[in-house]
Amino acid sequence: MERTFIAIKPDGVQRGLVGTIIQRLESRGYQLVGLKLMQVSQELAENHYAEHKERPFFPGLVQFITSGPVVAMVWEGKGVVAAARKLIGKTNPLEAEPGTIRGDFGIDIGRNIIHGSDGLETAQREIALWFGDSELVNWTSSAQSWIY
Ligand code: 3AN
Repeated sequence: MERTFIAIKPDGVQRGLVGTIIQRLESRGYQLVGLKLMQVSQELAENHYAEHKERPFFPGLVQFITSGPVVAMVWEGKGVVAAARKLIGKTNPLEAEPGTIRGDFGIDIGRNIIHGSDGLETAQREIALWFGDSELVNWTSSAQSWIY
């Protein structure tokens, strides 16, 4: 079954949006298989955002993601990578549609609440970067027989 990596950034945690975000993914029909609250190290932040290394906003991005606790999650289900990106909305919250997480809760690109893997390969890389195998739980919910 497809999996994606989702992180609630320090702004989302500090604004009390953890429950709301989890609820949106859960009620859509997706299943949590990994979940932890963590203080992100400089090394993990730089590795996670490696593709943006040359961008002018890179130092600020790393500074921000390491500035407070982050909720790291792995979600599972049919088409979850693309569907989670839709639920999250555009990178710039000002352009994100109402009804999306960024469109409902944000206005600033540097404080866009949540991260979601942008493709299947990225998801695999990010899950391996943020989680050890023993931190992921393989389980089947009886609700799946209603969802699928
Ligand atoms: P997304 O998180 O929607 O996949 P990316 O991968 O293009 O967006 O960017 C990663 C993160 O970098 C964004 N979540 C955002 O916090 C930050 N970012 C992207 N573009 C800018 C920008 N122009 N100014 C400041 N921060 C940015």
